[in-house]
Amino acid sequence: MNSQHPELFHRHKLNPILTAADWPYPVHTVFNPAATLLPDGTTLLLCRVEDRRGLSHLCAARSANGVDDWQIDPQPTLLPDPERYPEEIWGIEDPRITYVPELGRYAVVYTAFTRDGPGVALAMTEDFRHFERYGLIMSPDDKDAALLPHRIGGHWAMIHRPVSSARAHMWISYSADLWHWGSDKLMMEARRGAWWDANKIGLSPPPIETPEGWLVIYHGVRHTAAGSLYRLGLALFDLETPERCLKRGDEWVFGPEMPYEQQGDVGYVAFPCGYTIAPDGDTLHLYYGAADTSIAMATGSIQTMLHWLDEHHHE
Ligand code: BMA
Repeated sequence: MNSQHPELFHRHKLNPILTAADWPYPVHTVFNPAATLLPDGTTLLLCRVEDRRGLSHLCAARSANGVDDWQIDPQPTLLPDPERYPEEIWGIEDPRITYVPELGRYAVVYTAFTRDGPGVALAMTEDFRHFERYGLIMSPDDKDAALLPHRIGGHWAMIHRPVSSARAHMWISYSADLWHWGSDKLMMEARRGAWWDANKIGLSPPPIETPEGWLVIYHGVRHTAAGSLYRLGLALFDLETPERCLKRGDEWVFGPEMPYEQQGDVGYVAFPCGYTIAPDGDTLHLYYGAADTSIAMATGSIQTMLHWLDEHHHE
Protein backbone atom coordinates (compact mmCIF):
# COMPACT_ATOMS: atom_id res chain seq x y z
CA MET A 1 0.00 0.00 0.00
CA ASN A 2 1.40 3.42 -0.74
CA SER A 3 2.48 5.74 2.03
CA GLN A 4 -0.69 7.88 2.01
CA HIS A 5 -2.68 4.87 3.18
CA PRO A 6 -2.50 3.82 6.79
CA GLU A 7 -1.36 0.24 7.15
CA LEU A 8 -4.07 -1.67 9.00
CA PHE A 9 -2.06 -4.90 9.08
CA HIS A 10 1.60 -5.49 9.81
CA ARG A 11 3.22 -8.60 8.44
CA HIS A 12 5.34 -10.65 10.80
CA LYS A 13 9.03 -10.48 10.05
CA LEU A 14 9.31 -14.29 10.15
CA ASN A 15 6.78 -14.70 7.31
CA PRO A 16 6.04 -17.13 5.90
CA ILE A 17 5.73 -18.75 9.31
CA LEU A 18 4.90 -22.26 8.00
CA THR A 19 5.79 -23.99 4.76
CA ALA A 20 5.66 -27.53 3.36
CA ALA A 21 9.29 -27.97 4.47
CA ASP A 22 8.14 -27.79 8.12
CA TRP A 23 5.75 -30.75 7.71
CA PRO A 24 6.53 -34.05 9.43
CA TYR A 25 5.27 -36.02 6.39
CA PRO A 26 5.60 -35.37 2.65
CA VAL A 27 3.23 -32.67 1.39
CA HIS A 28 3.12 -30.28 -1.54
CA THR A 29 1.85 -27.01 -0.01
CA VAL A 30 0.28 -25.71 3.23
CA PHE A 31 -2.05 -22.70 3.21
CA ASN A 32 -5.43 -21.13 4.14
CA PRO A 33 -5.40 -22.08 7.84
CA ALA A 34 -8.25 -21.75 10.33
CA ALA A 35 -7.12 -20.51 13.74
CA THR A 36 -8.21 -20.53 17.35
CA LEU A 37 -6.80 -20.08 20.84
CA LEU A 38 -7.05 -23.17 23.03
CA PRO A 39 -7.98 -22.69 26.72
CA ASP A 40 -4.31 -22.83 27.77
CA GLY A 41 -3.45 -20.00 25.38
CA THR A 42 -1.91 -22.23 22.71
CA THR A 43 -2.54 -21.08 19.15
CA LEU A 44 -3.99 -23.86 17.02
CA LEU A 45 -3.95 -23.60 13.25
CA LEU A 46 -5.94 -26.09 11.23
CA CYS A 47 -4.03 -25.91 7.98
CA ARG A 48 -5.09 -26.88 4.51
CA VAL A 49 -2.48 -29.30 3.27
CA GLU A 50 -2.29 -30.24 -0.40
CA ASP A 51 -0.65 -33.55 -1.20
CA ARG A 52 1.13 -34.53 -4.36
CA ARG A 53 -2.03 -35.86 -5.92
CA GLY A 54 -3.50 -32.34 -5.71
CA LEU A 55 -6.02 -33.31 -3.00
CA SER A 56 -6.26 -31.41 0.29
CA HIS A 57 -6.76 -32.50 3.89
CA LEU A 58 -6.52 -30.64 7.22
CA CYS A 59 -3.66 -30.80 9.70
CA ALA A 60 -3.32 -29.11 13.10
CA ALA A 61 -0.23 -27.12 14.12
CA ARG A 62 0.11 -25.81 17.69
CA SER A 63 2.40 -23.07 19.03
CA ALA A 64 2.71 -21.30 22.39
CA ASN A 65 3.37 -17.89 20.80
CA GLY A 66 1.46 -18.30 17.51
CA VAL A 67 4.56 -17.53 15.48
CA ASP A 68 7.17 -20.25 15.76
CA ASP A 69 8.06 -23.55 17.41
CA TRP A 70 5.04 -25.25 15.86
CA GLN A 71 4.12 -28.76 16.93
CA ILE A 72 2.54 -30.24 13.84
CA ASP A 73 0.42 -33.40 14.04
CA PRO A 74 2.60 -36.25 12.74
CA GLN A 75 -0.32 -37.54 10.62
CA PRO A 76 -3.21 -35.74 8.89
CA THR A 77 -5.71 -34.51 11.53
CA LEU A 78 -8.84 -34.64 9.36
CA LEU A 79 -8.75 -36.55 6.09
CA PRO A 80 -11.45 -36.57 3.44
CA ASP A 81 -13.65 -39.62 4.00
CA PRO A 82 -15.22 -40.22 0.59
CA GLU A 83 -16.50 -43.69 1.52
CA ARG A 84 -18.86 -42.29 4.12
CA TYR A 85 -19.02 -38.75 2.71
CA PRO A 86 -18.83 -39.09 -1.09
CA GLU A 87 -18.94 -35.29 -1.34
CA GLU A 88 -15.33 -35.26 -0.10
CA ILE A 89 -14.09 -37.19 -3.13
CA TRP A 90 -11.62 -34.48 -4.23
CA GLY A 91 -10.52 -33.36 -0.79
CA ILE A 92 -11.40 -30.95 2.01
CA GLU A 93 -10.22 -27.34 2.06
CA ASP A 94 -10.24 -23.89 3.67
CA PRO A 95 -11.57 -24.52 7.21
CA ARG A 96 -12.99 -21.88 9.54
CA ILE A 97 -13.17 -22.52 13.29
CA THR A 98 -15.78 -21.05 15.64
CA TYR A 99 -15.84 -21.85 19.34
CA VAL A 100 -19.46 -22.34 20.44
CA PRO A 101 -19.79 -21.78 24.21
CA GLU A 102 -23.34 -23.20 24.35
CA LEU A 103 -22.07 -26.55 23.04
CA GLY A 104 -18.62 -26.42 24.64
CA ARG A 105 -17.21 -27.42 21.25
CA TYR A 106 -15.53 -25.97 18.21
CA ALA A 107 -17.36 -25.92 14.89
CA VAL A 108 -15.09 -26.56 11.93
CA VAL A 109 -16.77 -25.50 8.71
CA TYR A 110 -14.85 -26.49 5.59
CA THR A 111 -15.11 -26.88 1.86
CA ALA A 112 -15.81 -30.37 0.52
CA PHE A 113 -14.61 -30.64 -3.07
CA THR A 114 -17.42 -32.61 -4.72
CA ARG A 115 -17.67 -33.81 -8.31
CA ASP A 116 -19.99 -30.85 -8.83
CA GLY A 117 -17.75 -28.23 -7.26
CA PRO A 118 -17.23 -26.98 -3.72
CA GLY A 119 -19.86 -27.46 -1.00
CA VAL A 120 -19.99 -26.59 2.71
CA ALA A 121 -19.32 -29.31 5.31
CA LEU A 122 -19.35 -29.23 9.13
CA ALA A 123 -17.54 -31.16 11.85
CA MET A 124 -17.67 -30.56 15.61
CA THR A 125 -14.76 -31.19 17.96
CA GLU A 126 -13.66 -30.63 21.54
CA ASP A 127 -9.97 -31.28 21.09
CA PHE A 128 -9.06 -31.29 17.37
CA ARG A 129 -8.33 -35.01 17.74
CA HIS A 130 -11.84 -36.49 17.59
CA PHE A 131 -14.44 -35.06 15.25
CA GLU A 132 -18.18 -35.54 14.90
CA ARG A 133 -18.81 -35.17 11.20
CA TYR A 134 -22.07 -33.74 9.91
CA GLY A 135 -21.02 -34.13 6.26
CA LEU A 136 -22.26 -31.73 3.61
CA ILE A 137 -24.67 -29.12 4.96
CA MET A 138 -24.85 -26.82 1.92
CA SER A 139 -24.80 -28.15 -1.62
CA PRO A 140 -22.45 -26.96 -4.37
CA ASP A 141 -21.51 -24.43 -5.57
CA ASP A 142 -21.01 -22.95 -2.10
CA LYS A 143 -17.98 -22.21 0.13
CA ASP A 144 -16.31 -19.54 2.32
CA ALA A 145 -18.58 -20.42 5.25
CA ALA A 146 -18.33 -19.88 9.00
CA LEU A 147 -20.70 -20.36 11.92
CA LEU A 148 -21.55 -17.49 14.25
CA PRO A 149 -20.58 -18.38 17.84
CA HIS A 150 -24.06 -18.17 19.34
CA ARG A 151 -27.68 -18.25 18.28
CA ILE A 152 -29.32 -15.18 16.79
CA GLY A 153 -32.99 -14.95 17.75
CA GLY A 154 -32.92 -18.61 18.79
CA HIS A 155 -31.30 -19.90 15.58
CA TRP A 156 -27.78 -20.79 14.57
CA ALA A 157 -26.43 -18.58 11.80
CA MET A 158 -23.98 -19.45 9.04
CA ILE A 159 -22.36 -17.05 6.59
CA HIS A 160 -21.58 -18.65 3.22
CA ARG A 161 -20.97 -17.88 -0.42
CA PRO A 162 -23.15 -19.58 -3.02
CA VAL A 163 -22.41 -18.89 -6.68
CA SER A 164 -25.15 -18.06 -9.12
CA SER A 165 -24.92 -16.90 -12.71
CA ALA A 166 -21.21 -16.04 -12.55
CA ARG A 167 -21.57 -13.61 -9.65
CA ALA A 168 -20.94 -14.58 -6.05
CA HIS A 169 -22.22 -12.74 -2.98
CA MET A 170 -22.18 -13.34 0.77
CA TRP A 171 -25.34 -14.88 2.21
CA ILE A 172 -26.44 -15.87 5.69
CA SER A 173 -28.68 -18.82 6.54
CA TYR A 174 -30.29 -19.99 9.76
CA SER A 175 -30.84 -23.36 11.42
CA ALA A 176 -32.55 -24.79 14.52
CA ASP A 177 -30.23 -27.80 14.74
CA LEU A 178 -27.03 -27.16 12.67
CA TRP A 179 -28.14 -29.88 10.19
CA HIS A 180 -30.89 -28.16 8.22
CA TRP A 181 -30.36 -24.65 6.88
CA GLY A 182 -32.76 -22.10 5.44
CA SER A 183 -34.23 -18.59 5.82
CA ASP A 184 -31.45 -17.50 3.44
CA LYS A 185 -30.70 -13.79 3.36
CA LEU A 186 -28.41 -11.85 1.07
CA MET A 187 -25.79 -10.26 3.31
CA MET A 188 -23.48 -8.36 1.01
CA GLU A 189 -23.19 -8.17 -2.77
CA ALA A 190 -20.10 -8.12 -4.88
CA ARG A 191 -19.75 -4.75 -6.58
CA ARG A 192 -19.54 -4.47 -10.35
CA GLY A 193 -17.32 -3.07 -13.03
CA ALA A 194 -13.79 -2.00 -12.17
CA TRP A 195 -14.06 -2.31 -8.39
CA TRP A 196 -11.50 -4.43 -6.51
CA ASP A 197 -14.40 -6.49 -5.12
CA ALA A 198 -16.40 -6.77 -8.34
CA ASN A 199 -18.35 -9.93 -9.20
CA LYS A 200 -16.98 -12.28 -6.55
CA ILE A 201 -16.62 -11.79 -2.81
CA GLY A 202 -16.56 -14.16 0.15
CA LEU A 203 -16.11 -14.26 3.90
CA SER A 204 -12.48 -14.66 4.90
CA PRO A 205 -12.08 -15.52 8.62
CA PRO A 206 -15.18 -15.87 10.86
CA PRO A 207 -16.73 -12.51 11.79
CA ILE A 208 -15.35 -10.68 14.82
CA GLU A 209 -17.99 -9.81 17.43
CA THR A 210 -17.56 -6.23 18.71
CA PRO A 211 -19.92 -3.94 20.67
CA GLU A 212 -20.46 -2.00 17.41
CA GLY A 213 -21.39 -5.03 15.34
CA TRP A 214 -19.96 -8.04 13.52
CA LEU A 215 -16.69 -6.91 11.96
CA VAL A 216 -16.18 -8.86 8.76
CA ILE A 217 -12.94 -9.25 6.85
CA TYR A 218 -13.92 -10.37 3.36
CA HIS A 219 -12.07 -11.09 0.16
CA GLY A 220 -12.70 -9.61 -3.23
CA VAL A 221 -11.47 -11.20 -6.42
CA ARG A 222 -10.42 -8.96 -9.26
CA HIS A 223 -10.05 -10.72 -12.59
CA THR A 224 -7.38 -9.17 -14.78
CA ALA A 225 -5.75 -10.19 -18.05
CA ALA A 226 -2.95 -11.73 -15.96
CA GLY A 227 -5.17 -13.73 -13.59
CA SER A 228 -6.98 -13.12 -10.30
CA LEU A 229 -6.04 -10.72 -7.50
CA TYR A 230 -7.29 -11.68 -4.01
CA ARG A 231 -7.53 -8.72 -1.62
CA LEU A 232 -9.27 -7.98 1.67
CA GLY A 233 -11.88 -5.43 2.68
CA LEU A 234 -13.82 -4.56 5.84
CA ALA A 235 -17.53 -4.33 6.60
CA LEU A 236 -19.65 -4.10 9.74
CA PHE A 237 -23.00 -5.87 10.30
CA ASP A 238 -25.76 -5.48 12.86
CA LEU A 239 -25.34 -7.70 15.92
CA GLU A 240 -28.96 -8.83 16.08
CA THR A 241 -29.71 -8.85 12.35
CA PRO A 242 -26.38 -9.85 10.85
CA GLU A 243 -27.63 -9.63 7.25
CA ARG A 244 -27.95 -5.87 7.81
CA CYS A 245 -24.79 -4.11 6.62
CA LEU A 246 -24.00 -1.02 8.71
CA LYS A 247 -20.78 0.02 7.02
CA ARG A 248 -18.66 -1.13 4.11
CA GLY A 249 -15.24 0.20 3.27
CA ASP A 250 -14.60 1.24 -0.31
CA GLU A 251 -10.91 0.46 -0.46
CA TRP A 252 -9.17 -2.81 0.12
CA VAL A 253 -7.10 -2.94 3.30
CA PHE A 254 -4.70 -5.78 2.56
CA GLY A 255 -3.40 -7.35 -0.62
CA PRO A 256 -0.56 -9.47 -1.96
CA GLU A 257 2.58 -7.34 -1.93
CA MET A 258 5.38 -9.53 -0.68
CA PRO A 259 7.25 -12.06 -2.86
CA TYR A 260 5.76 -14.98 -0.87
CA GLU A 261 2.26 -13.62 -1.60
CA GLN A 262 2.91 -12.90 -5.26
CA GLN A 263 4.80 -16.05 -6.20
CA GLY A 264 3.70 -19.62 -5.64
CA ASP A 265 1.21 -22.10 -7.03
CA VAL A 266 -1.40 -19.34 -7.33
CA GLY A 267 0.31 -15.95 -7.22
CA TYR A 268 -1.27 -12.73 -5.93
CA VAL A 269 -3.38 -14.46 -3.29
CA ALA A 270 -3.57 -13.51 0.41
CA PHE A 271 -6.33 -15.71 1.83
CA PRO A 272 -7.02 -15.69 5.61
CA CYS A 273 -9.33 -18.28 7.15
CA GLY A 274 -8.65 -17.49 10.80
CA TYR A 275 -7.43 -15.17 13.51
CA THR A 276 -6.70 -15.14 17.20
CA ILE A 277 -7.27 -12.20 19.55
CA ALA A 278 -4.57 -11.37 22.10
CA PRO A 279 -5.39 -11.03 25.83
CA ASP A 280 -5.72 -7.23 25.36
CA GLY A 281 -8.98 -7.96 23.47
CA ASP A 282 -7.82 -5.80 20.56
CA THR A 283 -4.75 -7.19 18.85
CA LEU A 284 -5.71 -9.47 16.01
CA HIS A 285 -3.34 -12.07 14.59
CA LEU A 286 -4.57 -12.82 11.11
CA TYR A 287 -3.40 -16.12 9.61
CA TYR A 288 -3.49 -16.40 5.85
CA GLY A 289 -2.47 -18.55 2.97
CA ALA A 290 0.10 -16.88 0.74
CA ALA A 291 -0.07 -17.71 -2.97
CA ASP A 292 -1.71 -21.07 -2.15
CA THR A 293 1.76 -22.20 -1.05
CA SER A 294 2.64 -21.15 2.51
CA ILE A 295 1.19 -19.69 5.71
CA ALA A 296 1.81 -16.13 6.88
CA MET A 297 0.63 -13.91 9.73
CA ALA A 298 -0.21 -10.22 9.99
CA THR A 299 -1.19 -8.21 13.07
CA GLY A 300 -3.90 -5.56 13.28
CA SER A 301 -6.03 -3.71 15.84
CA ILE A 302 -9.79 -4.22 16.00
CA GLN A 303 -10.30 -0.66 17.27
CA THR A 304 -8.22 0.73 14.42
CA MET A 305 -10.24 -1.27 11.90
CA LEU A 306 -13.53 0.02 13.36
CA HIS A 307 -12.18 3.54 13.30
CA TRP A 308 -11.03 3.13 9.70
CA LEU A 309 -14.54 1.93 8.76
CA ASP A 310 -16.04 5.01 10.43
CA GLU A 311 -13.92 7.19 8.20
CA HIS A 312 -14.09 5.20 4.98
CA HIS A 313 -17.52 3.63 4.88
CA HIS A 314 -19.77 3.86 1.95
CA GLU A 315 -23.36 3.22 3.08
C1 BMA B 1 -10.32 -19.60 -3.92
C2 BMA B 1 -10.25 -20.73 -2.93
C3 BMA B 1 -8.99 -20.67 -2.10
C4 BMA B 1 -7.78 -20.31 -2.90
C5 BMA B 1 -8.05 -19.18 -3.86
C6 BMA B 1 -6.89 -18.91 -4.79
O1 BMA B 1 -11.39 -19.79 -4.80
O2 BMA B 1 -10.27 -21.95 -3.63
O3 BMA B 1 -8.79 -21.94 -1.54
O4 BMA B 1 -6.76 -19.93 -2.01
O5 BMA B 1 -9.17 -19.51 -4.65
O6 BMA B 1 -6.53 -20.04 -5.54
